[in-house]
Amino acid sequence: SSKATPRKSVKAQTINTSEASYSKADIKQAIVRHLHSTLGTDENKADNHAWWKATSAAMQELVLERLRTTQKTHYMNDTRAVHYFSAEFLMGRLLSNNMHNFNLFETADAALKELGVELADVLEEEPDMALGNGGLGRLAACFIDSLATMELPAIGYGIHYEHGLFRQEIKNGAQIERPDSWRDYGNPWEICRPESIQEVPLFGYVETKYGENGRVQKEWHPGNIVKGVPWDIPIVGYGAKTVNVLRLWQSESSDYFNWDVFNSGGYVDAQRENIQAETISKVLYPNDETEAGKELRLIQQYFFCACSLKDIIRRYKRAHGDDWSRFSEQVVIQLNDTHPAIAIPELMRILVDRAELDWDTAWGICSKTFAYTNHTLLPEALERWPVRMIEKILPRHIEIIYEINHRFLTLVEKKWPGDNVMKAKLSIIEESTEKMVRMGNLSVIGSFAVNGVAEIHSKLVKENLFPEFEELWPGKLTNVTNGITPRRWLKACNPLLSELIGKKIGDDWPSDLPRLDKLSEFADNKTFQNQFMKVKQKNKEALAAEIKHQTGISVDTKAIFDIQIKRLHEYKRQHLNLLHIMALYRRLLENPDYDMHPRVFIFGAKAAPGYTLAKDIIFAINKVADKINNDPRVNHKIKVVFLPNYRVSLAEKMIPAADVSQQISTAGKEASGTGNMKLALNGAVTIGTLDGANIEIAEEVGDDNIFIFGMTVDEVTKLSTKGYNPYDIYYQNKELKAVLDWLDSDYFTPGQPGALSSLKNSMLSGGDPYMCLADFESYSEANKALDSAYRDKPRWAKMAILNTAKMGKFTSDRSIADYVERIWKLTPCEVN
Ligand code: GPQ
Repeated sequence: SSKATPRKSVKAQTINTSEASYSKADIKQAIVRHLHSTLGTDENKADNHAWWKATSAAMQELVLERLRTTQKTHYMNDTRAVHYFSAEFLMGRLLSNNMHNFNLFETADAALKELGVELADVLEEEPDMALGNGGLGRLAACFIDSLATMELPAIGYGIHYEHGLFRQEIKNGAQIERPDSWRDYGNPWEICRPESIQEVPLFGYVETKYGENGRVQKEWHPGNIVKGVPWDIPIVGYGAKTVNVLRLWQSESSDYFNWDVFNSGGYVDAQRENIQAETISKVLYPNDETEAGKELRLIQQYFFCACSLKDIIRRYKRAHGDDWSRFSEQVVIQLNDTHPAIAIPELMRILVDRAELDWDTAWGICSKTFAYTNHTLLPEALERWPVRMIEKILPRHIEIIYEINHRFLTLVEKKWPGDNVMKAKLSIIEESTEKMVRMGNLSVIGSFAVNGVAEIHSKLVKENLFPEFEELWPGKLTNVTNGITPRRWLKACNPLLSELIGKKIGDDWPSDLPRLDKLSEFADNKTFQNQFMKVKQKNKEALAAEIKHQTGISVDTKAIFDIQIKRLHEYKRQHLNLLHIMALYRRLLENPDYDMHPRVFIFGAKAAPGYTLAKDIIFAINKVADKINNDPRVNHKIKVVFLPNYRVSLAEKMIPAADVSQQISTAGKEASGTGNMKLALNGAVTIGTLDGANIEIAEEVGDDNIFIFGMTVDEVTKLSTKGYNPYDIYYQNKELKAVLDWLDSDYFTPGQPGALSSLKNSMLSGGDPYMCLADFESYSEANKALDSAYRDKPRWAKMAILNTAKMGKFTSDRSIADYVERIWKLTPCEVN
């Protein structure tokens, strides 16, 4: 397996040497001061919410001190920086994270105790910052944490959504969506920067002018202008030396728009649109891995890209004036999927129309500035925008896209003379009945590097998604395997395990995760096994209490805690898990002595509001859960729990308690996965397919410490080429048939026969697109192996320990080191 790039590690011991530090007395004083003069209350009146705000404000004083120092240092050194463009940043809560990164968690805990307040209760007051859907948004959050930790100059750019991902309620088993209002009572971390407001043009028309020496000059007369107001969230690195910024744009109506429109008279009326400026940043689109094709979504994308580029250029010009020659030395922009791809023609517009550079010079700069990360191969997630939509909203950009395409196709003609099939395939424009702009093709053409997010995924990007681009530009396509921040996903969320690890191998692991491998030598040690499993037991008890509190369900903490947490998607196959649970249920009904260790199946998942089958699966899980949990014949052996409103802060409670991690996507469909890494890091054993980063996890932990099942990518391909017929398996596997037929009855939905039939149909008449039936038997066998492994206590303890020990590769610090080395070419900037 590939090894992490060597680098100097940030030592935990050196954390508190900066002047920006607090003693216990300082913290107490600062908290009380904020209680009084920021919140206008006092120690006797304050509730937990007020304590949370006062504590956050006290922390923010330190944060802002380091932020100013960092920004001054970066400015003085005129550093090259990465600009991470992402429509999503799934940050979760920040108080505990910031305390840990300042090494003040214990001190603050003690200070609050003296004030008669429990830090744990205070932390629960913080609403999650849920400005993202799932893995893609959380990856962005882990990356900016690592960038700050590694003292790399970086800025995250995104959208200041008023409403993040919806809150999920479960009513009679079904998902209900409620608005998320994370800022309703104010957010203590964000800082409004009115001095950096930007204006963004939209709609209107393009005027062609002919200057001297025949130069054609284009002028965009927008039909509407909106204001972008930046809100900065400080991002504290571990050790709190560097504090970078996440800059999120909020839309507002501009004070003086429409003058151009007004002056140009009737001509524009036809092309002018009235969008309410404020609606642009109102709400996050809740569709994960599906391209919505909605006008407002394109406007959101353009809005934050245009604001961010203006911001970058303002900063660049402050240091370099009108000399564009060094732009791509100073600025690298990472596109988190194609959501920000419109930034490519926007930069071209600025360089050609505004800075009046010639096309080739402009393209030279542009194509050295952008790099693009692909996060999926699913066709429904590959963004395509109707040409006429872009034409209407961004009339100049569609011209630029055509020009980029024209010049690119000239290159294609040189490489493959006369090959029109090739041109049609590689063209940015898809010539369907409705002409479409392929944002993936635009991104590859406009970037100097393109990466997938796990070895297998990047290989498939090269071989299946963009094979011709690989031929045209060998070396442009590369891999950077995803990672997760061990600060949030072990140190902060699992204090008991962190303490145990610290006692064994010291405290340097959070910034040097491969050190965890030192735990391997204790994997067979009885005492350590007992200590490790005792921590797991405690964490299971805490989750059991949470389950009881949230759902009323009692679970046996001696049972296997088997967890599947991720967005609800057919390709992730929560329904395969459910089929297996139903099969176990049947086995127990048919044979009360059926030999299995008690197991609690725990789910957390949100379905996109418009994804009917995903919602049907949630409903089915809940209905099966009701039945099993209340069936005294089996409920000492199986329980099924669906925890509502899965989100970052709930993940932090679930992950430390997991014995088993379910990573069961159809091979070839999950680009990487990152929950798989978080669970393994906390000592959960994976049952999974050879998909995404599971493959690399298996390489690290070894075949004895993971339960791999199911078809490989090649086998999946072979089967679909040959023609997959789920009925073959249905008629051949009696148990599976019985389980599927059960879904047609009213056994789980009394009085409502057929209420779960859509699920069965999707896997039979629907063709079972994700091949649940094909993998069922292998999955069932892997589950049996897992069950017997768990009953061998020392064996299981060893497996769990080795899972934690072998996760060093998956720190997001390693991912960032790979990006730096392969793509960004940044150097750290020490902030003193
Ligand atoms: N991913 Cl395209 C998302 O969470 N949302 C998306 O829209 C797309 C991808 C995920 C992907 O499914 C996971 O396998 C990855 O681990 C994750 O992105 C981060 O790369």
